[in-house]
Amino acid sequence: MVMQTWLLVACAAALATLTMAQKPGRFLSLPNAQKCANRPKEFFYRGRNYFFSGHVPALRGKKFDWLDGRNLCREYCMDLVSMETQEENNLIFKLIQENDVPYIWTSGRLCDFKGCEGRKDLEPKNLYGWFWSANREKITPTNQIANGWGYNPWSQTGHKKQRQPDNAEFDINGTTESCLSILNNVYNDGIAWHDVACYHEKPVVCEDNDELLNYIASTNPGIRL
Ligand SMILES: [Ca+2]
Repeated sequence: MVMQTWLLVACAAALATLTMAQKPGRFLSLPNAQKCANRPKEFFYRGRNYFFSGHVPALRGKKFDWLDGRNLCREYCMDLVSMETQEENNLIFKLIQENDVPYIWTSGRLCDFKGCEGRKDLEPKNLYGWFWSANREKITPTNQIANGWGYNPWSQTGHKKQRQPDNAEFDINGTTESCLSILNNVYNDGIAWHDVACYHEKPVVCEDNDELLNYIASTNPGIRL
């Protein structure tokens, strides 16, 4: 039942982003079998491949808004990275540190669109309303240290000199900070999670998506993924 609700929520996410960005006709992309079979595989962790867009020659120097970033990954049977464990988060922080990457998009998203209203379990939104859109898993309340973690990955500071998420851009131009970015020391705060408005353009880290890989495998007999 919970899973079904999140599926609906995920479908609505693309539409919500569409409305907010006021760009008509923007939906989640379907995977492309050829691209899935030949997707970039920069490193492998716990059964999944990952890549940083800045390390793919055709994508080097390019930036994407959050939905375009998801769609770039999804055509490869991947999605924006989701860090459900501290070990995986450390791996992504290390990639950012070692390559001096200023920022990336993750699949983290605030449930603030159609389908999220009336969900008492998501209130207050700034604490309980975040989830990984790639697999619809909830993110630990933003003011808590998750099970198995030794630290809280959200930054302790930002534009308003307050802990994240702070929805700071809303006070500037009315745009909600609904997407989860990792920023590299932008606020003299090291590498940490920040809520950022989804229209900002950033490079991405893509991670294999089981759902999309299974779909392409089942509809393309014999394909090597
Ligand atoms: Ca913020």
